[in-house]
Amino acid sequence: MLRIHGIARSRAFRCIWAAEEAGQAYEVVPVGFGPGLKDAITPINPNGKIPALEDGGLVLFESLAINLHIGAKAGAPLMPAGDDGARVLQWTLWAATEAEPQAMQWAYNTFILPADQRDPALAAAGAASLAQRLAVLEAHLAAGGPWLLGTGFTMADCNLASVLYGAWANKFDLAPFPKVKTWLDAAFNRPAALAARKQREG
Ligand SMILES: N[C@@H](CCC(=O)N[C@@H](CS)C(=O)NCC(=O)O)C(=O)O
Repeated sequence: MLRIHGIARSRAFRCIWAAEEAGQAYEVVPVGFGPGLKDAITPINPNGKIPALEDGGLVLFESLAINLHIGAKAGAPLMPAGDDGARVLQWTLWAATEAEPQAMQWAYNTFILPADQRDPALAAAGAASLAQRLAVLEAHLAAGGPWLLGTGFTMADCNLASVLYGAWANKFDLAPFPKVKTWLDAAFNRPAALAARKQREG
C-alpha cells in the first residue's frame, strides 16, 4: 500500500493522480498547510515539504520522482522502457525545470499570494517565460500527439500536465496554444484525473 503524505490541495495531487493511473492501492496521510506541517513531515521528508511517499521500506520525496516510481511499479504502457522510457524522463525533467518555475512565478503573483504581496511585473515575466515553453510544447503536440509520446498516455503526460494544473485551472491564457489546451483538457478529464480532482476540488 502506497502511503502518500500530504493533501490533494498540494503537489500530493500529482501523486494521487499517478496512483490512480497506475491502479495502485494508496492511502493519503493528511499533512496540510499550517504551523504543524514542518513537524509532521520532516521525519519523512528532511526538506520539510509535502508530498512524501512511503512504499514499504522505501521513503521518497520530490513529487515527480514519486510519480516515476509509481509508474515503474505499473510498467508499460504508463511507464514504458527503452527509448520511450527516456522520453518520459526528458518530459519529467522539462516539467520540473522549464515549466514549473515559470508557472509558479505567474501563479504566486496572480492568485496564491495575498493580493497586497503580488508583483504584477513578476506575474507578467512568469507568464512570458511560461508562454515561451508552451510554444515548444505546442509545436511538439502539433507534430504528434495526442499525448506527449504519441498515441498512448504515459507518466510524462501525468507529470507535465500536473505541473500545469494551476495554470489550466486558473485561466492562464492558452488561446495561443490550442493543442496544449486540448491535451490538458483531455488529461484532466481522464477517469484517474477526475478521481484525484474530486479529492482536490471537493
Ligand atoms: N519540489 C518539491 C516541492 C514540494 C513543495 O514545495 N511542497 C509545498 C506544498 S505543494 C510545501 O510543502 N510547502 C510548504 C512549505 O514549503 O513550507 C516537490 O515537487 O515535491
